[in-house]
Amino acid sequence: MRFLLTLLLLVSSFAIAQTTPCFSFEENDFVLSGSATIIDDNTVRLTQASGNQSGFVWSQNLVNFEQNFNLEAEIYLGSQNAGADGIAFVIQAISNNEGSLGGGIGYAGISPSLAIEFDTWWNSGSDPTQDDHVALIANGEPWEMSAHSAYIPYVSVSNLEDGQWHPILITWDGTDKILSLTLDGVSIFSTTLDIPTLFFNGNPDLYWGFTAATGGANNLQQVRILEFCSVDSSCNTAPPTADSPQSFCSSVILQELQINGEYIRFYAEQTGTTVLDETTEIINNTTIYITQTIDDCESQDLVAVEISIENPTIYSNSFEILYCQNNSATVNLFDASNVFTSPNFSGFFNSVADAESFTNGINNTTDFGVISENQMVFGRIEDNVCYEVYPIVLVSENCDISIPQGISPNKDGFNDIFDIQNLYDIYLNHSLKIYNRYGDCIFEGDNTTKWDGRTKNGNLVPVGTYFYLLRLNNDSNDVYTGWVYCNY
Ligand SMILES: [Ca+2]
Ligand SMILES: [Ca+2]
Ligand SMILES: [Ca+2]
Repeated sequence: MRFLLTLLLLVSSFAIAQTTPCFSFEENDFVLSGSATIIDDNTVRLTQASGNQSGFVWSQNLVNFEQNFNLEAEIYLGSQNAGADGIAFVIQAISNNEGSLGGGIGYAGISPSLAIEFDTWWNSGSDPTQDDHVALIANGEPWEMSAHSAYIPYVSVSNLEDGQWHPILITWDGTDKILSLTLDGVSIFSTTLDIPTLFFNGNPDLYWGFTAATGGANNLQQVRILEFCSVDSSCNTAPPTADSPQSFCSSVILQELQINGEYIRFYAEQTGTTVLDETTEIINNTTIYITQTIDDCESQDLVAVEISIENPTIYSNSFEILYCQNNSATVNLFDASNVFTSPNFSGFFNSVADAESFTNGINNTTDFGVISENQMVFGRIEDNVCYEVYPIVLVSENCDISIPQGISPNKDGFNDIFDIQNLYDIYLNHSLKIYNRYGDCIFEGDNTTKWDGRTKNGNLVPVGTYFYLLRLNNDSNDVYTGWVYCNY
């Protein structure tokens, strides 16, 4: 199973970088032979504490050593000091190779190969020291004393057969060809060594694993493979494809991005260092990097996806709708502005928060009901990616009808029409009749027609007193009567 990525590779372009995927131990990813047995989720017993055993665990997949390789493991070399013979980490070209047992530590004779041996038994004439020691040995030659220091001087270590697990970290820099080892958290060596060229005739596709052996003396010897980061040589998954940039309003969850690919993995940087959970919320303009994984093979190229975050526009200037308390007619929110007839209009809300989250929309938009004091509502209009919110103030006023007592239709701009206040566009169905002193109806008006001092024939009326009859035709059937004086 794959999990956190801990290695990074240099990148060659802005949009694409490469990553080294990491794995925890899974039985199916390894080939076991000899006395090797799986003990639990990540522990392989290489030999029991008995004589003349050899055990092997090899990677199932060819690893590309042009790429980085990183291995975190623990080795257990038994509890009998002066037991035998040790464990070796080995890179080689055949997945089920078995070397000789005893002092061969299971890798003697495997050639070509490169081994890091953890040797717990002194073989007189072959080993350069009676100490437990670490040595880097090529082509399966532990019997050669000189081979122990051919590339780096062998390193004596304190007793490894102490009944303890010993953490090791092996790193391979595939670009600069640097092989490094730490044991118990201490650096043992770090050396430049072109492994494919020096030992494998330029072939970078290699297996890796652990060997161990016992002979006349013995020890329980085990390895725990905790995490390894490597590129499978047969892995050639193409990178995913995605539009870039992708724009979102306010924020986006990574899994909502439009991406063509399987098992998308998200990285924070071009270097593929930090994996981002798919539920990560992005709230600012950001570039993230993605791979896809098909059949356990993660694409090596990281594809950049620019995320553009736009924010909604919340206007502070408000529209107003005058609402008359003494009018039983109700407010039509669409009267606030023509902007709400836009095809992108999406709703009215009681608060900015509701408008932003698109919840608790107002249903009775054309019949908002009676209000007794000023009230604010909010209209929302969608734009390409985001939206705009417009405040609307419903102004509640007492707007009693006010009827002037004079009219002077002389076109001087003053009182040229009989302009009754708080009538027009409020009492839409009203009717107005004007009578002369003889009781003749000389004018009939409605919401669209005001009296301008003319009779039905179009002639201006003489100076004098006229009478009006105003029916509001509202629910309470209000009627107003009185006189108006016409002068010029
Ligand atoms: Ca030895
Ligand atoms: Ca040795
Ligand atoms: Ca020892």
